[in-house]
Amino acid sequence: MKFIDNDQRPMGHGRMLRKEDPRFVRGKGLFVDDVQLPGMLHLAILRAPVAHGRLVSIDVTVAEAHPKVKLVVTGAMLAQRKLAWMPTLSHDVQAVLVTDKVRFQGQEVAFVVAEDRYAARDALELIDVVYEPLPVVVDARAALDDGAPVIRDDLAGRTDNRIFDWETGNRAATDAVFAAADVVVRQDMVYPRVHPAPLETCAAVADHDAVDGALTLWCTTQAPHAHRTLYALIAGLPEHQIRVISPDIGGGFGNKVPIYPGYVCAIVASMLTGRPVKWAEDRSENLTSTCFARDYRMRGEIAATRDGRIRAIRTDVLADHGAFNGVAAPSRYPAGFFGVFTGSYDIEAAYASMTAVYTNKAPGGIAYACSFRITEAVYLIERLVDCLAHELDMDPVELRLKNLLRPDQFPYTTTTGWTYDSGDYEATLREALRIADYAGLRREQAEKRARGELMGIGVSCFTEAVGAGPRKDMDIAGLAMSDGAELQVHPTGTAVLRVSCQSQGQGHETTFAQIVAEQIGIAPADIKVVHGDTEHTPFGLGTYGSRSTSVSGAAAVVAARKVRDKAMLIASAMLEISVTDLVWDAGRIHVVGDPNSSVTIQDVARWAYGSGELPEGVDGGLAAQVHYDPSSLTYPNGAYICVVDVDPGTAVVTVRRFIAVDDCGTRINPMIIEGQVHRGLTDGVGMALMEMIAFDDDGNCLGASLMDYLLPSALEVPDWETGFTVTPSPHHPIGAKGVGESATVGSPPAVVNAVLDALRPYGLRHIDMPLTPSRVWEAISSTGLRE
Ligand code: MCN
Ligand code: CUN
Repeated sequence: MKFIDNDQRPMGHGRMLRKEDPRFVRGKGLFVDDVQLPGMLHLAILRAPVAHGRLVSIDVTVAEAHPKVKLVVTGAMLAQRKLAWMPTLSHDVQAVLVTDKVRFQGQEVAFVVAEDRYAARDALELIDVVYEPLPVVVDARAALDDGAPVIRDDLAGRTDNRIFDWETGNRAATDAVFAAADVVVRQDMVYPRVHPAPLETCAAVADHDAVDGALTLWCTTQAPHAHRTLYALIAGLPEHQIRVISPDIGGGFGNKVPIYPGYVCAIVASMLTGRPVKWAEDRSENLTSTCFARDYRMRGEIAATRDGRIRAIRTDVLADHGAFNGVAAPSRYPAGFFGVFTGSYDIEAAYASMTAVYTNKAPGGIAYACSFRITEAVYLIERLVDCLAHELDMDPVELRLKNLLRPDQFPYTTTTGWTYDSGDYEATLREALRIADYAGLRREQAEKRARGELMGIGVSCFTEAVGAGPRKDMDIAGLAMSDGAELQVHPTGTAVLRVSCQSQGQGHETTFAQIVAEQIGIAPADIKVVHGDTEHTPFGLGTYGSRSTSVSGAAAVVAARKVRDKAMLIASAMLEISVTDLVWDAGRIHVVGDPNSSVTIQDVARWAYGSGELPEGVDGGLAAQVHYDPSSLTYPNGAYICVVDVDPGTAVVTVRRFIAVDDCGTRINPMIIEGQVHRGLTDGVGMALMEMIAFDDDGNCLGASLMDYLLPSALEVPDWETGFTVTPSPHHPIGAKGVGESATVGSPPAVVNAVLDALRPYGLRHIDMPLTPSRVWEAISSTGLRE
């Protein structure tokens, strides 16, 4: 067990224990379900048992007669108020409650509001609903069949289940390179449907004041400001009357980006009853009805020269978006940032085409540390590179080294139009090879193979794209993706930073205090970070796509620098000397060449609010506010090496070692970065080996509990070995890039590549995730090489 050295108490960036943890480890956090208001009622949702079925009748009279029930609401009642449907984040609509037909199992059909949670749940049983079952579409390919049942017949003119066709890259140029290539490898692969599965499920407490018309909503949201605007649009409430509070959040992982029907139901219930109403879903509701992730079927092709120079990549994707297109991606990016599928390599031509379809499954998509579909893009290219290595009988590391982008190529614009800001990919990979002792591992593997043991070494190199986005390119639901920060220094020299991002466990209260501390020399302990309350924070689009450090963090830096500039001016009055004769030195301002003639930032703060004279044109107080529009995304990268053992008798995969080297530019708090990476690596092992939301042919969700939807625990993962390189982002004010999703993005292909490497003696090139013992066993058996 290693202990964290916290004695340094950094004045800025550095290893520092999290300020929020004393609250969490003592059980003093405040989560939405902890909110108790006088007279609060409880809401429970009736969910559809069928995946596709017309609503024939619904009888709520018995439920309404329950002594503790205050209100029962159906889709028809919402329709009267024009609230039965709500917009999604991607130009679609989603039913708040079913009015016409059920489109996925677990869909919201009606809700009950009662005096307590138990009564509300009990009364659900008293609602009598008759459904007329309809043929179910579970398979994305079947969704495109002629004569497939049309799931979204609510949309005018709809005759099929196609949501969109999308393409990127140059098709003709790519086809030409393929036609002339020495070697072409094709591999079909599925990135299965998985779920973010945060510890805390989704919840809301709505409190509508009928007298003054104000609505306060405590809610599990990663984007309180964007949600406030959308509620104003959905419910027709004036935006200044809405306050969204996102208190402590027990994990988001993308699950808490969308607006769910439950939130809207809670608001409606509070308006109708005149009392506060709480809705908190249970685990099964979370797993079956909230935003899933992935669900991509990809056909990948890679073209190369015989000596292993990658020339082109081509892919065709079938994307399953479920019953409503609830994807949270910037408007102009229906496939998120999948366009970065050329990965970390210098590739001359690339082309991707994609068709997205509706199926009778839960809506949403892209959530779960997805970086807007970069998870899928990285998996595609990193698996293809290994398939190519297999075909060329080349070492996968050697093949990657031959093709990685070189430092002198940055800024590098991919053939699909993404401009990577900076990186030294070879240095990152070499650092991983060093930590792993790659040559030693290959020797060990050879010895083991000779003894019939199955050991595998898997590599993946990835490029992330985070920090959405420049406002000219990116918006969600018409809201540009920029973020605010307000920094207020108090007369006694402490400070409050208000930000529009929203921590769900990432430690913003610590790292954002460190960001400001580094700039203005006030200790992080003396800087309070306020977030997650629209009444007390500036407008901004919130936390997802690992954008907080890149966007809100930049806003905080710029605000702090404004404060510093003003402090310099005030110091010039205090020291009676021109500002050009002053130097800033970590919280102290002194006269050039005379360090003893100085004032501290605390002295300046007191002066700024006091009666001392201020320079001409400078007003009192010490504060600044900023709205930051990033000029571009930041592009973190990493190189991962996974070592597995596969039991030849049971096909059980054990991840024995995992080496992760990440480059997220300037590192603010290395301890928090490591925590983020550990978490993401665990995600990756989970997705590669055990996680999948499966459905039967009737559309029944087979992963509705954590008994069936497996999550990795400490038992399934090794002691992570992490390393880093640092190539600062040239356009971020402190050179920081995001890191929150890097490990989730980069690790699944490393694990899968390792397993396939172990299975090399069987000649296998690919198995689809999750690589459960039964899947691996079947694959081995299918080769006929097992006795
Ligand atoms: N950091 C740092 N130095 C850097 C980059 C980041 O010290 N160069 C720190 C940041 O200051 C922050 C943390 O690392 O404290 C993550 O920063 P960033 O990469 O900016 O990501 P966000 O804060 O925007 O977090 C979002 C990201 C996403 S999209 C998912 S999904 C995810 C993730 O974070 N969900 C999480 N990590 C999570 N971690 C926890 N505990 N819970 C979740 O729900
Ligand atoms: Cu896509 S999961 Mo994170 O961006 O909230």
